[in-house]
Amino acid sequence: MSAKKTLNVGMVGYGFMGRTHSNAFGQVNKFFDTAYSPVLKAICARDRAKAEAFASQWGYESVETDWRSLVNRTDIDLIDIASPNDTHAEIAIAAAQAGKMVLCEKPLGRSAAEAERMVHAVESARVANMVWYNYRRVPAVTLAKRLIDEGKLGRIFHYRAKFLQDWTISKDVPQGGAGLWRLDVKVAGSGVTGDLLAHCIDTAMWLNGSIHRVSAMTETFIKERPHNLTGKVEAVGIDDASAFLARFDNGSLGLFEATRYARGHKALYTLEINGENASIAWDLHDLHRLQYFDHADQGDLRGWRSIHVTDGDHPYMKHWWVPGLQIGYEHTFIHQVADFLKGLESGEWAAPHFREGLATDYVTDAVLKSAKGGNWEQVQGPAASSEN
Ligand code: SOE
Repeated sequence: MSAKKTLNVGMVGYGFMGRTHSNAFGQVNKFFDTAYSPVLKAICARDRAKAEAFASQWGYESVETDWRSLVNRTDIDLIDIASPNDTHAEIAIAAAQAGKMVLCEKPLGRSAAEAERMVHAVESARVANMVWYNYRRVPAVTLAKRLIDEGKLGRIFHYRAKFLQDWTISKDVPQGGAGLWRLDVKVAGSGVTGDLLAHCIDTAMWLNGSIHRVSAMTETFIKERPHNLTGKVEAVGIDDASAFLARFDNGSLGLFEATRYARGHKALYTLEINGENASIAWDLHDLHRLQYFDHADQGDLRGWRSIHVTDGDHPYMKHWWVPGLQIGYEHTFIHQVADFLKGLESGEWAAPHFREGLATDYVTDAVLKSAKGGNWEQVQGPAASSEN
């Protein structure tokens, strides 16, 4: 391949997601052959000393402490937003207006209204854009998509997903500040609905099409927590648990649940899809396996197959080790960068674009509205279609 084009990355945020994204940019060309060479040009965070330590650990060339300076730098091609949810819209909009490509952590906005402004900005500026819904690129999940698109499941009746954690059960866990902003509603926008169900919804709509109606319930089990930034005990505004019923445009029924109060579960994201001819199940704790039941199998041999998604003809796997050897969580981000770079080359930008991030925000908004009012809610936005 001819010389690669340089792609100068300006990263905002150095938390958990700043690390997953930085790792992905650094690894991508070791395993995938793309036309672009990402350069970790600048890391931006308010605390200079911490940003400098991060820069030296991950190989960033420079440090900024104000995202506005980063966005205005002429040597930056792409802004990657890995900072808390309340920063996404302002940074993304300014970056798009400055003509930069924009990648953004999920959820896109704290609400659909915020996400609509972000979509408008990237689409008016015609800049490449993508949301980090990384679970689409677990090879087993991508294989599920392939099987569904090939029609292997036939008509789909049921979609079931849950994302269970247990890290906020103690009433002593504070809200706010580094690492704990997910508990502060002003920063996060919502609790598990935007943080965990958003993943389930994104994957669900990718695999099974749009959702147009929901009926939800949420609960905040711990009503007050100390706030790290104010030092006071403050009311908790996030949902600790959220569950909803959904109707998909294809006529199938959905059942979704997320919580941070499922003792014993750390990040148990599972999904199951039941079709007329076959069913599929997947589990993040066993992420390299896809469970598959095919009713067309000979009757006395029929049963759930456990497909070890590690062979060269499985999605993404030919880029890794040898058949049978597994990959993990961090690879989903590397796959996403690889697809993004290939999209730049082909001119067909890789999904999920901001518009798909917005579609998920329309669903999470409807979930929160339904939980508050106790009614079935129509999902707003362009995806809203049928009435059943
Ligand atoms: C929350 O604990 C969290 O880190 C989410 O914010 C991520 O999006 C999810 O992938 C894992 O859990």
